[in-house]
Amino acid sequence: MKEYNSVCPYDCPDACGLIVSVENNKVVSVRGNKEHAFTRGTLCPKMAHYEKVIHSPLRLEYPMKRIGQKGIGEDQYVRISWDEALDTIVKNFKNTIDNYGSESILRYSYAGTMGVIQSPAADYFFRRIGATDQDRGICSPAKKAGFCSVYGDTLAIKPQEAQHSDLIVLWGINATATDVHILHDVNVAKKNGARIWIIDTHKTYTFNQAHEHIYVKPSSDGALALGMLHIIHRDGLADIEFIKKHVQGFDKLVNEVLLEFTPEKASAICGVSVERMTEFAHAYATAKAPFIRLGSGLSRYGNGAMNCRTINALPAVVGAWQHLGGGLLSSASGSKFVGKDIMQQAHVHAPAKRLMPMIKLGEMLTSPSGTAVHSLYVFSSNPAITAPDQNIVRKGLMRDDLFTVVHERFFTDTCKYADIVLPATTSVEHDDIYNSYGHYTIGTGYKLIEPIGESRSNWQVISALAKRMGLDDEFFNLSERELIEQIVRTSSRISDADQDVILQGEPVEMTLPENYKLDFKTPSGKIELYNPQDEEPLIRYLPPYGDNAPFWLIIGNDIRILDSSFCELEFDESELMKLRINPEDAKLYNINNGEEVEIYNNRGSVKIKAYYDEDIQRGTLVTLGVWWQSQSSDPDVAINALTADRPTDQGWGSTFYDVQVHLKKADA
Ligand SMILES: Nc1nc2c(c(=O)[nH]1)N[C@H]1C(S)=C(S)[C@@H](COP(=O)(O)OP(=O)(O)OC[C@H]3O[C@@H](n4cnc5c(=O)[nH]c(N)nc54)[C@H](O)[C@@H]3O)O[C@H]1N2
Ligand SMILES: Nc1nc2c(c(=O)[nH]1)N[C@H]1C(S)=C(S)[C@@H](COP(=O)(O)OP(=O)(O)OC[C@H]3O[C@@H](n4cnc5c(=O)[nH]c(N)nc54)[C@H](O)[C@@H]3O)O[C@H]1N2
Ligand code: SF4
Ligand SMILES: [Mo]
Repeated sequence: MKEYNSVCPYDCPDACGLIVSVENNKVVSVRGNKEHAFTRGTLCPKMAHYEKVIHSPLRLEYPMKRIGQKGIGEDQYVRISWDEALDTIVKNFKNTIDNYGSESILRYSYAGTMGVIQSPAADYFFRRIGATDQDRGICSPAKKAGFCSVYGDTLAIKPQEAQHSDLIVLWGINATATDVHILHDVNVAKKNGARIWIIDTHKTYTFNQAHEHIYVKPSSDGALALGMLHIIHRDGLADIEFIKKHVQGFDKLVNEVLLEFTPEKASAICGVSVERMTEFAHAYATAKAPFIRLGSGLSRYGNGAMNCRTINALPAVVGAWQHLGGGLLSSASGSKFVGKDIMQQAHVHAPAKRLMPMIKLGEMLTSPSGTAVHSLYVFSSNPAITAPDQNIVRKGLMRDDLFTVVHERFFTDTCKYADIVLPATTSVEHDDIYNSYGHYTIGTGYKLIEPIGESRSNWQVISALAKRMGLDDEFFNLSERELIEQIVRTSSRISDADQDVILQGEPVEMTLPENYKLDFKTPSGKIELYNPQDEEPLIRYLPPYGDNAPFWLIIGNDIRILDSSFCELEFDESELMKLRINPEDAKLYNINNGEEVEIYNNRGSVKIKAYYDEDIQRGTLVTLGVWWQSQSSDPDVAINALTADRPTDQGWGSTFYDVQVHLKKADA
């Protein structure tokens, strides 16, 4: 048996360092790498048995073509050769270009793997053939937009700094499920006496990590933060010296927004009492080095970017950034160190003919000919389950005149709509390099075993397609190892010595410039509470969309799966999707504990069993996980039948939490 370093490839801020044990071309076990600067030797339960994913009997092993109907299942498919699969795709792409124009081809992909090579593997190819380009807005671009509006291109604070904080706020993040390694730093701080606060819409897995809990009404954090800013200013707790030196627009914010945005007004919107808000504001502002870990939950609303901007103002106004352990982590800038420029061939002029926001997949597939899509190439994503407004998405995928290719590791719900299904490798069957959006450590994950069956990596498939399409760019001849070498060797922020270590396969934590926390990379060089470049120059309260229905629906992340990844594993419980409801609300609707209900709005309706839970706020319903259809509570639709494709206020992000529903007994 031999052991190798690797990196967890999933869409998770932790990007854990792995030690993979291999015997006879099989992965026998996986454990955490103690040398990894952030993940320090532990993994989450999802990855504890990665070998079960790699060697799952459900893995796709060879290319297939559809011989039956769309939307049914794997029995509608037969095995074909790679040659036939690739020839069919190329023939279709050429016909589509001739008959409808190249922009009728659409790539749809996301972060099934976060690898710097495999994730954007197809970007340049599709731009080069003039296809419609697709942004990557499904996750949390509004959170990024909110941070950038205030801090521009400033480097993110290192997560490990939280250890030195005396007050940590886990704000809209369910860290136990989604960023478990930050809890290591939280626990060190706790041992040194730090107080931990958690701000969420309901009691999550993470609540018992904290001393103090605040429940907000979904979408209302902007109001809570503005109320706190009002109190901090009113009670003389703002750090005036810091503000004078480093903050733009504080007086304007006070005079034009805060004076009028009283704690009473804030309380009416966010549901937090004025007393509790004052307590939180005072604790935050009097802490020596308060640290906020900002999650993505609260950014997935029509007011998401603005919610984030207001929270980003807090560490500025109390001067948290000047102290070790103080600041706010929205998303780490690890990716700035090894960028995706090489994969995107950023220096080659090949502009996309048009850009599609990925949240609009359904509209794009169903709208009349003006924006018609005739060929769809999906990889590293499972839109039939994870995309918003599922009924429309599925209607589009069902179109007989749509040619769909799906490149996948498993026969997901999206495969059911494919004309051609291609088998994909897992991260131990191909070469890649990984950065992280939660910390600063970079590492390679080299190929450790031969591909299962005839599976191929994203890059292998795309470079083969490029050649068959007649593209002669030298780029498409490069192997994954050569790409990694180029990516690392052209990363000017990484020292030569570190480049060598990374290429040898060891994880390396990037060295941050001294005093980086106070080097604000904005046009003014200051933190911009007033940002004249922003469409909304000044921070203020914005409302969400809502749906004019009585209940907010929170679809949180389940600890057992990651988006719809890991659904291929076996689960003990037969009932994976449950709805949690406050007993008082349930009684109003005459609903018994455990009874099946229907939740619905004008986009769809989902049947699900409802369970009483005192810890759920009145007017809020909670369900966890985006499960495959076969695992869903309703035989016909999964949970995204209820969500909308409405964009966030900035960044064309998804608004998965900005959903309201009606409720009734299932048989009523
Ligand atoms: N186990 C597991 N891990 C995951 C994932 C998974 O599905 N499962 N998904 C991965 C992905 S793709 C991502 S993007 C990250 C996301 O990880 P997080 O940043 O943690 O984001 P979410 O889990 O979407 O939401 C976090 C919390 O925000 C809360 N929330 C919702 N609306 C509001 C609001 O208006 N105000 C406040 N204060 N809180 C609100 C939700 O209740 C939830 O508990 O996790 C990654 N890790
Ligand atoms: N209701 C609701 N919906 C949500 C969310 C939510 O909180 N609530 N979260 C949203 C968020 S934050 C996100 S990021 C999206 C994510 O949504 P998706 O992008 O659909 O992510 P996954 O469901 O993880 O699907 C990734 C797929 O990629 C495949 N895959 C893995 N590695 C490879 C590879 O190397 N090559 C290929 N070809 N395939 C590979 C996996 O088998 C898996 O089926 O979901 C969103 N959907
Ligand atoms: S899913 Fe996240 S926490 Fe779990 S092993 Fe992978 S990177 Fe680490
Ligand atoms: Mo995400």
